[in-house]
Amino acid sequence: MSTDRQGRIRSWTLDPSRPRYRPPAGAVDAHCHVFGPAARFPFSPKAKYHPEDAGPEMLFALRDRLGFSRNVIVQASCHGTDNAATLDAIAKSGGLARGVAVVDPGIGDEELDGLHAGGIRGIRFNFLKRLVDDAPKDRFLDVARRIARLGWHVVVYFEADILAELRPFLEALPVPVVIDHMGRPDVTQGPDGADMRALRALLDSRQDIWVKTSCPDRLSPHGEPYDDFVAAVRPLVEAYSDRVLWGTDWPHPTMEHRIPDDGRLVDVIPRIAVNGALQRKLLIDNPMRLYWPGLI
Ligand code: 0GY
Repeated sequence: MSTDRQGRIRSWTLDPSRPRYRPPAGAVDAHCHVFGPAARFPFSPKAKYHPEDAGPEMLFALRDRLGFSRNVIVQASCHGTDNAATLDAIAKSGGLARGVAVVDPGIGDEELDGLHAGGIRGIRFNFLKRLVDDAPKDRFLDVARRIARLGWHVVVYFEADILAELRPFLEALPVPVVIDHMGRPDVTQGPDGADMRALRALLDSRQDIWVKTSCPDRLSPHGEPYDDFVAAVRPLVEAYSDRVLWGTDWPHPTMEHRIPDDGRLVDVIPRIAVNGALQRKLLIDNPMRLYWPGLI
């Protein structure tokens, strides 16, 4: 594990390989983050990890290296509900990034308008106990009602073991829902395992639930070349081709013990989206509909 002099952790590789797969022009990395720089954007007092700086210049360099055109920057838990680092990165992107914020559910309407002007198009509800202290469903529902007028959606991060318990909440959300990393199924169960079946049942319950088919590095216990992930996820991409998204997850928060090679992650794309039409939906049409509606 690599740490700097302040004990801050690096969870990404400094020399990712060049992917063999070339994404189509206009491809969107729909799940990534920025960390700091902490001197300008300090971490939250409630942060559960303290990473080295991974600012917008590094993110955009990686975007170009991997062959992507746009980013959706998701506020990371280490920055709590202060979205300044995410907004700064969006502002520096020249229109090529949009974002998902984490807000105190009591946020005022004017502040929401300000986030919209800064490029935010959704808010994230994080249910992972190792990342956040609390996840108040009633307050989440309240703020979800108040973002509807902006045309935003909700991004939800949870693990498969709480999906059944979360179903009533997810069904009650009054705006579109995007699920991070497919709700972290056990991919070793295969495409017809209990976790994937529960996810499909959820997707079948509403037509406006989207899913990020991301994070082979987090989900595959066997690691590269991520065969277990590919076997479980490819049928999902084919069955829900209009509602799937993909993202690098760079700078891979909390992955310091198993830092992935971003080039190898990109090489998973043509194995889960096996032809040009599916790749175009996954990387361009779907994320553009959510984050840059009307542009294509
Ligand atoms: C991810 C996953 C993780 C972390 C966060 O906001 C975060 O800190 O999302 C994780 O540790 O599983 O999508 O970035």
